[in-house]
Amino acid sequence: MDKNKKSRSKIIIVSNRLPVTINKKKDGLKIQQSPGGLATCLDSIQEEGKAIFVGWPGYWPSNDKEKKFIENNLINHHQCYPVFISPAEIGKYYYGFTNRTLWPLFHYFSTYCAYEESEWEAYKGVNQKFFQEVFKIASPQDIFWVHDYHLMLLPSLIREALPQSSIGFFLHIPFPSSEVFRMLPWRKEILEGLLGADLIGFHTYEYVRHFLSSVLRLLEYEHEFGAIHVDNRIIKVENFPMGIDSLRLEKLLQQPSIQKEIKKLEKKIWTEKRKIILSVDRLDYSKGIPQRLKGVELFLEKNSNWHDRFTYIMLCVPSRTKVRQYSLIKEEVDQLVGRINGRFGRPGWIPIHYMYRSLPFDKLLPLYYLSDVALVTPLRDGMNLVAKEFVASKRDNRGVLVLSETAGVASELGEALLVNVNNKEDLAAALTKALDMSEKEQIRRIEPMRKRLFENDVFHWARSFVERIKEVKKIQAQCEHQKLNEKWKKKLISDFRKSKNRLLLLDYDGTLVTFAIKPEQAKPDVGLKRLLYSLARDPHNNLVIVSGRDRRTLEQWLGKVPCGLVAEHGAWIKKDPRHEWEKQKRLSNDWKKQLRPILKVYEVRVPGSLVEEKEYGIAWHYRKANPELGQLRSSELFDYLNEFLANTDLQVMHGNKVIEVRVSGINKGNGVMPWLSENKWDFILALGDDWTDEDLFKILPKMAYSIKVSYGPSEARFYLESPQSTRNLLRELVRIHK
Ligand code: GDG
Repeated sequence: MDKNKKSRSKIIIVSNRLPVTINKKKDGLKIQQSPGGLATCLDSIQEEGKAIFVGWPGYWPSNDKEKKFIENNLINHHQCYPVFISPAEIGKYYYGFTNRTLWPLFHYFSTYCAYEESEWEAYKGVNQKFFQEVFKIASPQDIFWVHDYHLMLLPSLIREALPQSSIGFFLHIPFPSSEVFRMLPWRKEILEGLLGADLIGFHTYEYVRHFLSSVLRLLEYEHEFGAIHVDNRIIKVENFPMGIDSLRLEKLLQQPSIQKEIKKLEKKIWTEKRKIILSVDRLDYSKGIPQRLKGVELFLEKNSNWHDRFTYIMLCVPSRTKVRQYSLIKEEVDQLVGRINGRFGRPGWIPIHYMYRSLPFDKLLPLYYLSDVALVTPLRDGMNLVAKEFVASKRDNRGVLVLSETAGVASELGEALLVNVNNKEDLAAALTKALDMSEKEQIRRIEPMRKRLFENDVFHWARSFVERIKEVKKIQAQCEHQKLNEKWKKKLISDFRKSKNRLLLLDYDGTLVTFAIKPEQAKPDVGLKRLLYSLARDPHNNLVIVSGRDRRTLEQWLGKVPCGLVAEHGAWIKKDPRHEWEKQKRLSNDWKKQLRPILKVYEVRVPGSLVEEKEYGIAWHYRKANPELGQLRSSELFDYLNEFLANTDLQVMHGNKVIEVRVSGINKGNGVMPWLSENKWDFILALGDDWTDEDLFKILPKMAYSIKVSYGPSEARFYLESPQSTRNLLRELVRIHK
């Protein structure tokens, strides 16, 4: 680790590939820009000069001297720190786990997935290797931004070594539905790996939803507005649609060399009087190339008037050729192109110009600029930057984008002609519409999309992501600030010791005992009873148990303890064992008749959930239900009841896995008033774990020690982790008098 603690914080971007790649040529090693969408983005961020990069340079050095040479060159001239991955590791980690398991699964090609234990082991090993390289250059104040599916275990590895660090993770490919994701044998490890981050980003809201749902179903962590609480840390999950470097593209278009290329091509197009259709893809089965070709074939069958009046330039960049599915797709595409050109071509006209190669960007850009129609038709795509580059290059706002609705980019470029790629009729019709489209209509569609791309470019994307990591850290710090640390604990104990009139207000479930599946199972154990007796017998203490439970249960469980009891969130109070239960005035129960059937419907609809009747309240518990269904239905019920009960004096509360209705004005704050109003206290301690305890925390005087027994925003001054920590604290207070 970087020992220079005073060094300024830096952004460390970690991705499988560096923005540059090393290639061995006859005349020595060459450094070139890496291919692909992520590399394009990293390249743009790198130009801003704010980050350093850690990643694979695509090359395995033949000896130490060469390794040293590459390292020096990359570090000194490109701010890149190489991670060298051996050919054997590449075979299993890259061609294996990432490209034969994760890539197909996340793109919904589950039948292409291999689940090889040895490849998973290699994936873990390489993530560890990346961690070691990152750790060498890291300081605790750095921001780590980990990219993509190759490195999903890395956030947790960094978190373990540097618990306070700021870590962001961004996934460039889709996150599949939880039904698909759960097929992965190592699904929990992957999710846990990702949850090491403070901020997890996806291109679209749909992927966010899928991820949150997997976390809920597989790890049982609930979320609230995209925030997950894990180990006393808030993790935010949000969408950040990635942009392109639109301005750079605009400037490049004006460069003389590119203008020259444009003029040359324009001349050719004018002579041939043909419209240009363009597609640019890595040759990957997710890109829907055969489906698209079948659509083009149908278009040709149906539209003989368009024969000889267009040329379709199909650029396919070779990709992952060592994976079997990729060579199969290549064969299929070759055959389809041969068939279509054979069927419809004629002397002087070949419908499809198929290029199986990569083009330098200064040759690609003129093609974007001059094409009339772009066909971007993946079956699945995280985002798809080609669609954005095509639109951004349209300086005169002319051109038509035919876009698959299953590409992430479709959620941003809604003015495109959206198609279902599996429906060749749909595709052929869109192509006809695109070629026939009036200029006015083209401008009407392209203009707003283009404007959007200039406003939300790649820098905006990167800046918002990094800013958001910082904001999440601030939110965490606010919560951290409340922790009852050793220093505060000492102060609490010393104040306790000095005081003579103490009021101790303790919630029961979730504060003194952990939650049980059924409410009646959370009976006080012997240890707890002993602890409560010891506290209550001290003449300087006034102990009150402030619970949402019904009075009969409290009486049965704690009736003999010399303390006060508050039942049903304050509907009933009992000052001490010698007193009778007193109820709050003006309480009626007629309303329960109307609500009971509604809650019973939810009991039936959500297996495992149950309705609990209290004297002045009614509750629906869903702790034992399927977590996702429970969360979904509870939000639905909560909204429904709030609307249903508007303008009544009933109140709906969403507690810890429970929805409860009670008469408003009854709350734990009012419930403890008979004690609080005595006004003689020189020490007050209140502990509670959920929403219903907030009413109590709110009304306490400033000198009171209010403690929430879980992490998260609260009116309480402090928080403790669990009922176990509550008991430890109380035990220390008891010990003072022994
Ligand atoms: C992943 C996700 C997501 C293509 N051919 C050539 C060339 N390219 C450049 C394009 C574009 C990039 O490569 C392709 O980006 P995509 O977004 O389409 O696709 P992936 O590489 O699969 O990237 C994807 C992306 O990450 C970013 O998050 O959008 O969904 O799969 O920039 O211009 N560049 C050059 N010659 C070529 O022949 N120079």
